[in-house]
Amino acid sequence: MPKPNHAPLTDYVEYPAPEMAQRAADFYAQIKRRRSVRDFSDRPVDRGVIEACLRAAGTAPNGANLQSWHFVVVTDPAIKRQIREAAEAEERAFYASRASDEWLAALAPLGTDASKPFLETAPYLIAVFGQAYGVGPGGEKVKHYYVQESVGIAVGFLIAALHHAGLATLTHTPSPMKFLNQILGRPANEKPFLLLVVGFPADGAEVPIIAKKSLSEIATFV
Ligand code: IYR
Repeated sequence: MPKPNHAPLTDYVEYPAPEMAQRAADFYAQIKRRRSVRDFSDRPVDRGVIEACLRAAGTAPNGANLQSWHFVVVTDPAIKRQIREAAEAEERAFYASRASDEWLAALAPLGTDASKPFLETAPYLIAVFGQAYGVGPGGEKVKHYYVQESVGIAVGFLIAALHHAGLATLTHTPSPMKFLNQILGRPANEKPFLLLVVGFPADGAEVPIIAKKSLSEIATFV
């Protein structure tokens, strides 16, 4: 007996075992090429690609299917400049005093500093907000569940979709990010989660030489 409001799972595809293994290996080979890029080209990117990737993000599993996220796509140079100025002000405070010595030591291999020119150079900034609660038709608060987890998964989908399309990304988290509400006019129930920088890498872009942990370090089979 089907449950109410249920329909058969028709979109699921099972692959023959060898094809499954190949697909898993292929996906790893593709996704491991993704790098956080901090040196962006100003080359434009087709808006349709960004829209398709956002649609992919919107399919993420999430708490009670309340889809407690909002993505603000910034292309306006004047808004990008405001975001850069506000972010760099926070970053200057972070690097000068807010960050502990331990934190600065952990960041040293990445070569980051308070200067964030990519916030103006890259064609797209996607400000991701988590909705701490929803707002009903009468203005009443609607409880949301697992907002951080849900938004994190959606951002993972988004980053993978953008990479799959051939775009470079940077997850940027100036802290605190409250200025994004003010600059982008977002309501009080929305908390900034992350600023995703999207575009093509600059010619000659470089990335830090870093290593990923091995499977046995990150996973345990029991
Ligand atoms: N938000 C700062 C510092 C920073 C923090 C972490 I954790 C990183 O992985 C990278 C940078 C910045 O963007 O420079």
